[in-house]
Amino acid sequence: YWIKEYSANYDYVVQAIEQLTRNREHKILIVDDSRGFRRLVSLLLTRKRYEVLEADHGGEALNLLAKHPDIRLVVTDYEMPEVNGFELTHRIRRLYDKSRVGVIGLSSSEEDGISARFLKIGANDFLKKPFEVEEFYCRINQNLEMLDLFHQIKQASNTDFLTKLFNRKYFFEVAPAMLKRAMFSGQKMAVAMIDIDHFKKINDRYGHDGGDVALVQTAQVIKAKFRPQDVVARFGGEEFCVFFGPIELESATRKLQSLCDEMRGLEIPFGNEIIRLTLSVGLRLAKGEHLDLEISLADKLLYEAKRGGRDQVMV
Ligand code: GH3
Ligand code: MG
Ligand code: MG
Ligand code: MG
Ligand code: MG
Repeated sequence: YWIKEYSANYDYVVQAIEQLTRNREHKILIVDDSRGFRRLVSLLLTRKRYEVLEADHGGEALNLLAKHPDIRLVVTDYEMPEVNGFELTHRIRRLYDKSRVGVIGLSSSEEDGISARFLKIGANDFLKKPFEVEEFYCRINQNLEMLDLFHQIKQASNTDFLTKLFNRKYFFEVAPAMLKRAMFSGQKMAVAMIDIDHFKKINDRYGHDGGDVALVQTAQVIKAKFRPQDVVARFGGEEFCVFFGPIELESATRKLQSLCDEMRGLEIPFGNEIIRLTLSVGLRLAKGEHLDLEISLADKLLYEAKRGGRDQVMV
């Protein structure tokens, strides 16, 4: 009734697709008011080692989405009491974009335009009931692949290729709003500009490859020093910026001083040689909501740290 062609070549197809389908950690949420249909789809998906959650109405689906941030895909029926598939898709899209949670609409309704309406409202795909099992698997697989691709592209566009820290573009996507929110709610935020001392000499002495190794190591040490709520980015060549989530100036100063101490003592192996380096830092407790200004003031302090002999934090 729900599925066409439960035929003899079914197992062959399952095997073929099984080879193509990687085992995924991502969860799939099935939303349908028919328990029988949910069980069937659930069974089809668990056969593929997908992890499946079930909801019998829209409200429960939204609760489950909030509780399980690892749900990547929602497969939703159209006709359901109270919140129907359109309304659910609409509500999902108000909370999560297409690259974060995929939605596939399903319907057996003979009404015109269901598929187009699902897609317009924000579904990633649509499938008419009854469907062929192979097609169902292909759509699930293709949509998950697409979500993975979205994710990879986003990640790559936010990441500095050499050091794997966030890049400047990402920094300016997230930090200005963080600063505005913090200023509004009276929280203390800080900005630190970090620059490697005499990096040109490191390049001159060890070559560009040696310089790169030093940069990667430095980035790792910097990253490890800060908390998840701090945004650590590579701004350019050998220059890094840390935007601190809520923090006291004393605590930020101590952290950065300990970073300088650690880098001063660090031996970075490069071939048969050991690279050593020091950092200079300008740290500024943010006073206003204009990030550019706060950064340029942190930069001034960095310049003073350089002028005052390098290897130090200037507050
Ligand atoms: P200061 O102590 O005043 O900061 O001196 P410095 O030599 O560190 O500063 P400067 O800004 O003059 O030089 C930075 C150098 O970093 C110049 C550039 O060739 C090098 N650089 C920039 N990006 C990279 C990179 O990705 N890899 C390597 N190896 N070097 C880079
Ligand atoms: Mg229904
Ligand atoms: Mg229906
Ligand atoms: Mg430098
Ligand atoms: Mg520099």
